[in-house]
Amino acid sequence: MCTIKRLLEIVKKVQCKRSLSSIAAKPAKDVSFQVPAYFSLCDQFSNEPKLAENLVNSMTVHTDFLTEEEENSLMNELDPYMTKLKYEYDHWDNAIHGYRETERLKWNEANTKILNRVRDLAFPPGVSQIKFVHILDLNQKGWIKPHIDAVRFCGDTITGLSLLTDSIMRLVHDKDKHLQADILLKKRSLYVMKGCARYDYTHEILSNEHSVFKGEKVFKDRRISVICRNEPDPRNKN
Ligand SMILES: O=C(O)CCC(=O)C(=O)O
Repeated sequence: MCTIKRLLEIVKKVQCKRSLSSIAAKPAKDVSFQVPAYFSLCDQFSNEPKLAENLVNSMTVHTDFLTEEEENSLMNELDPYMTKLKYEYDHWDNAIHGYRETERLKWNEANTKILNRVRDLAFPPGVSQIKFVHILDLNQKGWIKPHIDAVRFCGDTITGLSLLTDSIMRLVHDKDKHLQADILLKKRSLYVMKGCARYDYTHEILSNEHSVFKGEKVFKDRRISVICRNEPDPRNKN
């Protein structure tokens, strides 16, 4: 089974209705801790300060992680291969729309250095990492629906570089759909999602149509994400 199908198999259980999660909730005003500029927490978090703080602490975005030169270097290696693949639409339970993907093990020297920097930042020493890097190419009309990555195939940390465009990732609490946060993923940023953001919230990439952050339209163009994960806990493998 190809990567996205494996990772998104949990989508069937999540059954989060697009109609609810694609409507941005009102932003939270009364939280006592520092909320980074890339986070927009909905109003309901004002009643759940501990949950809000845990969420903010478990989802970090490093804006300008890559220089333009590094972004080009990754694109120069990836694009000749990606452009040979066909975008897929309305595919596999509609979990993802307008995408093509691959997994890559071997990288040129410059890009290996970039990926080592990603891995060193996201994973503590000694953590067993998945060696293949997952590349997901969403076209301008593409989006990823809400899902939680299957614990059978992925450990506690997901980290991704966003290339080519700004976009919005939405996190929605799996048990209380009113608790949601939007995360601005600027192009050339790196996100690190772990702990409760990874396990307790669905994540999705909004379509261009729904990409609004703190009231401002964000134009989502073609987006390539370069994603590293750690190995699943062996107890979850079966
Ligand atoms: O493209 C991204 O950054 C998110 C990908 C994703 O949702 C996943 O692989 O589970």
